[in-house]
Amino acid sequence: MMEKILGLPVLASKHGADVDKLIIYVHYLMAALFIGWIAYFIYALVRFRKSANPKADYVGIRGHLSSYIELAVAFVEVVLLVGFAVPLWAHAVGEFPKADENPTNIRVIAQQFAWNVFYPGADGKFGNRDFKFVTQENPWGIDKADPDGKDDLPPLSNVIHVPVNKPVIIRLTSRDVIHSFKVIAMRVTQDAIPGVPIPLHFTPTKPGMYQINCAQLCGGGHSSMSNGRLFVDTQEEYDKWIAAQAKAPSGAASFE
Ligand SMILES: [Cu+2]
Repeated sequence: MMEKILGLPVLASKHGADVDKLIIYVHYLMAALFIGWIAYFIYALVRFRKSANPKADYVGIRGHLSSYIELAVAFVEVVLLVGFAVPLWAHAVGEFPKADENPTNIRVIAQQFAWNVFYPGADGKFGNRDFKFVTQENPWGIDKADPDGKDDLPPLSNVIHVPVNKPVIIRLTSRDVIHSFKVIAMRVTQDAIPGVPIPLHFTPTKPGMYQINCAQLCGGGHSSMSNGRLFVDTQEEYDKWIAAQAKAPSGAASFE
């Protein structure tokens, strides 16, 4: 019910349900506090009105009720933090899928104003990249001599494909300023910092096309970074797509 009231966006990832749960519980607490404060405000207006209290009382509150309420609110807040927020965070930053879960490994390099997407090809290994290889023709500094890179897919722009129900690991960085990779349907947001590859992970649960947004104001074309699309495919669709990419000539990657 609360999802409807809050108008939460489409959810298409495994851990996302816990994110929504936390959002909903925080809203329950906020609603309780809001009602409590408004009720107290009205009580105070009536109880301490001038006509009933011609003389000021300098002693103030005598009971302990307000302390108990305060303690109860603090307790609920601790439960939300320790019971929900911290485990969610630990999952996001610590519990990465293991190799035997066969995760889809992708690299994303943000730039003003697009997402550059790299796949390692059939061997599952990315070729070396180094700043010293960067030229006009080789903007990503790909080491052409590295055998691991021979079957790497040509870089894609603004398009990510992943198979459904399989964990995805994205190593994210930026080539210019700070961007932030956000896919609302996956309930993931991660800053892209130049020079620092930061991994993020999620498991998509619903096939479909989802928007990728930049969640960090990064310059004049910031809004056009929301042209990024994450396609969650069935395994067959994904296999077909990746096979087609491997055959595509460099730079001519399909946007379907
Ligand atoms: Cu950006």
